[in-house]
Amino acid sequence: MSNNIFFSLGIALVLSLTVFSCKKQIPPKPKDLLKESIIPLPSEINATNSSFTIDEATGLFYTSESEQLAKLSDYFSNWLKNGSGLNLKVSATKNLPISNYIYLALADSIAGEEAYQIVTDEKGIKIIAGQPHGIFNGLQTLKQLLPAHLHKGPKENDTLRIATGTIKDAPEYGYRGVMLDVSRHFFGVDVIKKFIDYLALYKINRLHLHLSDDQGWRIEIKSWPKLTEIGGQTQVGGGKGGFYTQEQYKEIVQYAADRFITIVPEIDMPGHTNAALVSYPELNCDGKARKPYTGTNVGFSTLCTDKEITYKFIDDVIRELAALTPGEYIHIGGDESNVTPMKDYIPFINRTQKIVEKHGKKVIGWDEIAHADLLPNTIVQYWSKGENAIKGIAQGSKVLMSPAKKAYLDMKYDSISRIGLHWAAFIPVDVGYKWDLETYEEGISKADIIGIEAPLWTETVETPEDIEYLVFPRLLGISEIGWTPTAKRNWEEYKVRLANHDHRLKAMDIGFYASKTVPWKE
Ligand code: TNX
Repeated sequence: MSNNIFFSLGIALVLSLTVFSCKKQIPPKPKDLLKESIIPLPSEINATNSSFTIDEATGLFYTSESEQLAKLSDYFSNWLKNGSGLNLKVSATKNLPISNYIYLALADSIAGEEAYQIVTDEKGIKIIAGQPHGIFNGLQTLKQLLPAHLHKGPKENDTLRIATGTIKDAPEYGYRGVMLDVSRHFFGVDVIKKFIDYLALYKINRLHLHLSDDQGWRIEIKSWPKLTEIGGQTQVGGGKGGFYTQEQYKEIVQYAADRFITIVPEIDMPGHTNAALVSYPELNCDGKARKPYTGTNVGFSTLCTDKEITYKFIDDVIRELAALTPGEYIHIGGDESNVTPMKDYIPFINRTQKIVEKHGKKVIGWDEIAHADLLPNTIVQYWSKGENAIKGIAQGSKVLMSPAKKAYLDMKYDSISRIGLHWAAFIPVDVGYKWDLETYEEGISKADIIGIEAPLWTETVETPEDIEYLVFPRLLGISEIGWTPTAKRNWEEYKVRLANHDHRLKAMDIGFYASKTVPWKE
């Protein structure tokens, strides 16, 4: 009897040891690069159905001649360390290491500022691009190939396996932007920085800041200090408002530039100017200061277009703003100037364009500016009227696509959305995805378009949570419309990829709207 027990125990022990050791030897399930959920969808993916594992012995290498790659290596290794606890050794090298590497290299053979390739085999990951911006884009894709929790922090017994294969990628359109209205409600530097990090992961490369409107002036102008002392102190609903000092603004510009995002500053003129008209009575035709405005009407204010002081004001503001702006564009608004007669509006826009050019920048304006005589480099931002955009094209301008019916992030998803407006449309997540830039408006073709921008007007947006609710997940669709060729986009396929970003968005603490049009996992 007891012999039997020992015998059985012995067998069990041998069996379990065998099972245990076999288990150890079973290779991990192959990974399929084609099953990964990358947004925006890359141009080309080839899978080789194996995997590479990043571990504590993996080295992060960059080609020795590039300072910028050294910076990008630190950026990525910090992100990886915060997310996984792995502290990869970063070093410069002339040659591709033998094994266990992440290798960043610049190669002239890859054309285009933003193009990149990722080549992964069992020895390591190579990210190659013609320019640092491309490497940055490749790193954003690599983040999306790693587990979502890395956006939050380390997990026990984690393995960081990357599917092998090749990704070749480049954007369809060069301008992929978001606009944030910081005038109707003000958002401080920290909120903007966090927002910039979210945008970067989805390869957005422009952040347009709507810095002035009737309800508030948000950028310090040293030659006209009352703009912020008075005009910066209000916002929609009567809250205290706020503004960026020039030092803070530079900090935002630099933070964005480090993530290959260009800030496009807007001073809206000649309408949407009540905050300036409150601060300086002389900008009004009657010389009398206006009262602060904290409601949400539009179209009631105008700078006095036939006073010289108005152009002195614009020249000073644009001069100071241009000095803070490394990007090529300054946005002059020009929308809804309902109380500026057309005979005054046209010469005003003509003259203001010249002031912007004098300070070394190119102009962007809302589509109404096409009524004026556009300078060759002026960009028309289509938000409301196709006929205006087409008028701009006829003058030789290019168009930035932001049609309110599709691209406005302040539009409610549906009638029960907790915030948002609906004057243009309800924009559910699928509707926000199912349109193309080059087919949206007859008369506007691909060659006319520089890209896409999705504006978030903030009349109903008071907190960072409100921003997240309206921007996510629709922004991911905007990003893909600008990046991925129309022929490769399909809602039925996209919605599954989007659903797989649910953990990633949550790990980043983004309070996105869980639209029922998307088959979320939970
Ligand atoms: C129209 S869009 C505006 C903004 C409002 C927005 C609200 C545009 C160029 N002008 O002033 O905030 O509607 O959706």
